[in-house]
Amino acid sequence: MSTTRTISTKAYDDQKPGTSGLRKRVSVFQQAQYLENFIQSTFNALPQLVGGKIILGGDGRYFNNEAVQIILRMAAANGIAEVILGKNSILSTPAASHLIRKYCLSGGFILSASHNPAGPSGDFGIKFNLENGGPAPTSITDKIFEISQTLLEYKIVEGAIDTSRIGQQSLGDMKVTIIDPVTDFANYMENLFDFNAIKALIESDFSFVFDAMSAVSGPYAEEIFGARLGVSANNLFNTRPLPDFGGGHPDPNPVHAKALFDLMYGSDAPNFGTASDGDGDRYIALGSKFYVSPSDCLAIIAANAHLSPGYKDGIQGIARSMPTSRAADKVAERLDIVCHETPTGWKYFGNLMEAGHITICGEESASTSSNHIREKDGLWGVLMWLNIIAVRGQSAEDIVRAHWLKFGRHYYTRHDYEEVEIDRAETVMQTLRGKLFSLAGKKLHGETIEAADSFTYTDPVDGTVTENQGLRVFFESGSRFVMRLSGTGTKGATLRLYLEKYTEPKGDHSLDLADATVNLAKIANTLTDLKTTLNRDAPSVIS
Ligand code: VG1
Ligand code: CO
Repeated sequence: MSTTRTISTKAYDDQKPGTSGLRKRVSVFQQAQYLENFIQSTFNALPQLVGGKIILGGDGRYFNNEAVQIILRMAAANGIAEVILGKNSILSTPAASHLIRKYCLSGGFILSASHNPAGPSGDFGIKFNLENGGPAPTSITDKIFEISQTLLEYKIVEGAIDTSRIGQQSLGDMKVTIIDPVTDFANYMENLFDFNAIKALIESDFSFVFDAMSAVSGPYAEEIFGARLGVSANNLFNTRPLPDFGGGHPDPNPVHAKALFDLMYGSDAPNFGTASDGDGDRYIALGSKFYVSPSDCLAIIAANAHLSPGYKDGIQGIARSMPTSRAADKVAERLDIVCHETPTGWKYFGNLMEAGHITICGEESASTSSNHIREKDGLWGVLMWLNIIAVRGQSAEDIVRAHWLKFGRHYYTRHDYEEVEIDRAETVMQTLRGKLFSLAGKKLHGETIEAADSFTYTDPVDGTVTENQGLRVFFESGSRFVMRLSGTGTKGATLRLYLEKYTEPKGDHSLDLADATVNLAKIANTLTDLKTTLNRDAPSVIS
């Protein structure tokens, strides 16, 4: 039996989790006792974990394995009874959420910086999910941060676990159960979707491709799409998770998933192309020469979910993050259900699901999911699309165009100004914030401003109020733009500008996206002088 050692430490002052956990450069996590401090702060913040079972795993990025060994040793020292670990320390974010729920665990650590690049000079991240399988809410992450600022010591045992061996081992008094990370999740998906119908689609002349971007989804895709649905291995790209994601940036957007976009817009494009991100919770969908906006994905999935067996009785409600386009609201209106508007980040959906208010939720940043787990779920999104395509017998493009004809089209685009100086980004936000209340009635570039505000969310379940979640400017035409600062970056600041223009069902749905939203971008620039202030001619990424 190993003895628990209590080690003195010096508090760090920068361990405040952002939109989705603590994300920092690997070099920051490699500082002496940095990871240990955060883990101990988490255990101190959650005394209810003593004697409980937790999940552990990550997206396989650089530093994943070292972090897993440290967390295991600290879990044993902090009185955790059992850790369930994915083989080779691998677990996608959605699979981790599912396992917490399936095995009624007390929560768990998910190691990932999601779409951020990896490797020795890349990023690492860690977040704690609770017993419902969802990310800890701000009340808990604030508590972890508070504790971390005055932490004096942490507890650890000696020892190591062979993470490649499925089965049981022990560390001190703690059991470590290593499981196959894929099987439970794949079985669950098979319950939610009509695999026979999808298989028949795949066996027809329909061509489907998936790019795992050398990140965590690869093994899941091989099992689900390859082994169970018959997709040829040639159509599953980059399925081996690599510690540096092959030098890539596993964010499935037009810039970083360029290879997939090139294929889908090339001659002989497949019928349907998809990709997911570092930790497998995001996805994008493209038809042949046709990109489906993630906000439209949410709306279309909400409108068609009943076509999949897991949702055959319909959906109870929808939620979307505030910057996500209001396409989902139109579906909710039609279905006579509620569409909740939450701040950015998945942690705000949990309460709504626990209370039974919503079935489907999503964000503009390439994610949709449902109450089957408490995280976003990339492969779930892809399977949902395949199920819809199989049942409707239409191409992705035809499904989207039919949706616009029924609900109208929300032209939508996001401009990211990445790694800008923090002060400059703050100045842009301050400039707009300072004007908010004098904007109504102003006419600019052919639009009249109707209202403007700073988004505050009041959780309808527990009444928690969350302020300053982005600045919104609404136009009489029904258009809108939103500006906020990212909470996931690790260098400088990232300013996000979200542009949305609505066109009625009978309106013109054939405009070029950039043309449709150019005036909104001009207005945002006129109001804030953002390009000069940020010293940028153009956004770093347009998605
Ligand atoms: C971004 C996205 C947000 C998403 C978050 C985590 O946050 O905009 O929609 O929930 O990343 O996604 P921000 O604060 O940078 O805008 V991921 O795939 O990390 O888990
Ligand atoms: Co992610």
